[in-house]
Amino acid sequence: MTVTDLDAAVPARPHDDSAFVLACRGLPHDHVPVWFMRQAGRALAEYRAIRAQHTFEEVVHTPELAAEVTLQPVRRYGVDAAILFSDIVTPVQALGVGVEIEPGVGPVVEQPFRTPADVDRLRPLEPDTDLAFVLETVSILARELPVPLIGFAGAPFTVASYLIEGGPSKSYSRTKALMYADEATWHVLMERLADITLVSLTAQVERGASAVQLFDSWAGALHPEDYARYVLPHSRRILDAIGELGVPRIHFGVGTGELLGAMAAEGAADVVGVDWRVPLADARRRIPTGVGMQGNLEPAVCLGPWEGVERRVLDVLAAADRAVDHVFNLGHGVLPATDPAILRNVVELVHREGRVGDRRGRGAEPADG
Ligand code: 1CP
Repeated sequence: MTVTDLDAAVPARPHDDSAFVLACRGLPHDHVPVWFMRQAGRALAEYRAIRAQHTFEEVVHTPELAAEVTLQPVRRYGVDAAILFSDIVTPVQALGVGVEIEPGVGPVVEQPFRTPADVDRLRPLEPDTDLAFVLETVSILARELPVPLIGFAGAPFTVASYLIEGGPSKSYSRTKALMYADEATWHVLMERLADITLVSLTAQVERGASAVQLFDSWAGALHPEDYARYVLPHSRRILDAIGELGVPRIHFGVGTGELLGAMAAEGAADVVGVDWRVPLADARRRIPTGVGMQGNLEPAVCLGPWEGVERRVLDVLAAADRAVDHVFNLGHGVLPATDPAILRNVVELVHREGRVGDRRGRGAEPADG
């Protein structure tokens, strides 16, 4: 069966025959694809050199620079996919909400969302004007990249947490307080953020992104019942609509061991990103049949000696059992202190040892009974 037979309504896209896209679809290919969350960034001297001359926002708002920074890890590491250089708060920042990326901190909101009226600060996103710089970056990358481009967005809960808390948080107490105390306002906020996210992702796919990743980085802070009630329906709406566009959807969060099943329930995602806390064999049992897995080397292991990294990479490959629907990644982002040579070696090792078997993922019924 070919990709075209499988999905006759969707025209073939440029990287549909890449190991990364095939793995996301659970289709045969020859090696386990690998990329790293936060693969562009401070671990790379060539990124630090650009950041010495420009702020984070300048890089994101200058398509040539954003494209260059996206390409750097592809050249340096030989990864099987690139991820657009941007941030999860870029769309709300473009709406004039007053968000800045503070070096060493992350997104900081000048006037955090504290009243129901704050929701009206989020007008609908007009991609061609509000996100023209992002879309130009995507267009450049679609032309220049030798590997598929992953478009991305923050999921409504995670973006809301920055808007409400005003910056990074440990407890998410203000976010949860709004959720429990004023459910109506909560859902309006989530709906607006879901609309913004969907418009942004759709535009990235139209300009050439080969797959998308929805980052619900902080959803692991939620009780499963609350996740199902307050968050999942909004993320589902985004993922379902992107599914119609015919590109693979990866759904990722940190500390989501208890949410893994829900994150891909009823075909909501093609691949679930697994953080490093959950052994992949356990994750496999929690993720629905026919849905792939991405992950999940503990990022801090890469700060230690190569012998330790090698053993843990082989452990991850073994736990994934050579499944055709495994995408190798870290269990969260590259830590800035990581030696790039270690990541280069990880890619080589995964490519050498990660020969894919001819079976589907272990979540699927065995083909030969
Ligand atoms: O000073 C700098 O150079 C800025 C550091 C930085 C970078 C390199 C930030 C600020 N964002 C980014 C780029 C980025 N952010 C990318 C593209 C680069 C790549 O992955 O190769 C992506 C996909 C993101 C997504 C992102 N931003 C997430 C989801 C991923 C995750 O780590 O869970 C989150 C939570 C953010 C918010 C954010 N932006 C920046 C920081 C330091 C943070 C985290 C803050 C916090 O801990 O709450």
